[in-house]
Amino acid sequence: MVSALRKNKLNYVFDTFFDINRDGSIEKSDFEMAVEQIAKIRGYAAGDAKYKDTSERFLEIWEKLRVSADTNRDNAVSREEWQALWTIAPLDDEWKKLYMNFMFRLQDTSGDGTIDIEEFTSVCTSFGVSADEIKKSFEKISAGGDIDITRYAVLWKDFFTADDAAAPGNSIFGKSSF
Ligand SMILES: [Ca+2]
Ligand SMILES: [Ca+2]
Repeated sequence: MVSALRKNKLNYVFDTFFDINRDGSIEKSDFEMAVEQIAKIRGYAAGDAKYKDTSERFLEIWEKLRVSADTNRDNAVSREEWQALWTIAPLDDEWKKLYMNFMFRLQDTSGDGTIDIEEFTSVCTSFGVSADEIKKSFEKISAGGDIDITRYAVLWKDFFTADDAAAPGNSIFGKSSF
């Protein structure tokens, strides 16, 4: 049995970071909207190399998510398919590793190997998370410093597997409590 806490965490990521158009399932158009939101906040114009690179990386995540999670092959990942992906497939599943590295790289815009509060804020804001929640979340996940990939991987595991409401990693997507 998957706990209510874990289900709530998975639903939060589904609603906030994937189903951008709020129609109840994840499709390619959600990723196209996410790219537009990121581009807007970072000032990338359509046609820029950075816009193109961001778009390609988002669409790769979608294509591989579709293969891993769209079990009824309707070109949409329903909430049930999303929950099943995270509760049945192992955490070191290829798509999950790809997605973790993608999220780290998406945030580490300076490319120095760590996520600082400005970088965390920029990505969370582009997905509509409130400033107050972002600030509280960063305090929980950062433990006073910037976040490197090793720490990010520990927090990530907490987010997707911990049944402890006090686990710091629960705040990795910008929601301070569940
Ligand atoms: Ca959608
Ligand atoms: Ca489906």
